Amino acid sequence: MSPLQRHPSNPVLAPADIPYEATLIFNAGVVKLQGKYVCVFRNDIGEVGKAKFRGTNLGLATSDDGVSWSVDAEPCIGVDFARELLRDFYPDRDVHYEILRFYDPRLTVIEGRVLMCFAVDTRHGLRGGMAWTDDFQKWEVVHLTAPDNRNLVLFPERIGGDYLRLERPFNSYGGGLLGADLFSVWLSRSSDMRRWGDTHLVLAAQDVPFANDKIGPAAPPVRTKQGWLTTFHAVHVDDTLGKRGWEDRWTKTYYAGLMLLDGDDPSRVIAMGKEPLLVPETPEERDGFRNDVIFPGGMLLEDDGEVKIYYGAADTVECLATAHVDDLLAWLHASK
Ligand code: BMA
Repeated sequence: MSPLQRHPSNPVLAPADIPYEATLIFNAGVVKLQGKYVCVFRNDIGEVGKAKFRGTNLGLATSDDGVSWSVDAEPCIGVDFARELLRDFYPDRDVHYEILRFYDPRLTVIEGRVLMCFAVDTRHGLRGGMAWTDDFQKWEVVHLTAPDNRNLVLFPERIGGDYLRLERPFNSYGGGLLGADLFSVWLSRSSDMRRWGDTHLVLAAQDVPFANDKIGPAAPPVRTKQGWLTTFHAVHVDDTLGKRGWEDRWTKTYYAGLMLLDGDDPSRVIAMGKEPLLVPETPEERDGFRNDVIFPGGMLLEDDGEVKIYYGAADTVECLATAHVDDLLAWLHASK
């Protein structure tokens, strides 16, 4: 049994809490800064029950306890602002044409600053990006991946002198094994946050017994005395499923998994839970825009050993689950 306890106030952030137009509030990144929790969340705008959306923006919220949030009056990044931020990456092109959507923020505090990883849908593929901020108002985008890649998460410290990130490229070739997507978790290194490489396969889709389609990183890793503890998302497809949620057809279930990576060389997996850490069970996880989706985007280790895991539920609301770090590690070793 997973040691995670869902918070009784779930969902901790929902469209009704947002002071501007909001239809789906999910896939948030969360950090703790000077004792305050700060969260950047994704907001998709449309009509409840309809699988067509008019736009996506990112909103900002702060909290004293990590549970009740006070949401800023306006979104912090809309698509036009995102196009401005990315303009230098398309010097000779029309950024309005190229950039379609900016979403799925992941936050890491590193060297006293906040680094946000994000995803961008472009006319020429899906790209992951990285941006520095000190105030959540001004952003300096320092990197965009080659397409197709996303689900970037940055480790909160340099290791061996380098910045490290987990990422999920979309491979199109699978040595004859394709049929399922088989997308996997990879690790890359950088000395300056701008140029990334030295890429290693960390966890393959085939390594995860509860995924038959694809996996990818989820929330940024946290350091424990045994190594880097980190979640991943794992997708199981059942082609017999039809109408679930707002789309005509949705055949996927998203689980959260947990693994421990070597403290000095996080490209090495020390342990992976063979069972999911979190299975969609509650009404808000089972029923929404996309039913049965759990997607962690924020993981914090408190001084008293409590781990907070923030996750998007059914791509519709944001939830929280907690456990003591020792119980997570014990569960991981028992289920590996
Ligand atoms: C992925 C991304 C995520 C989303 C998930 C489940 O492809 O779009 O933002 O949570 O699908 O729909």
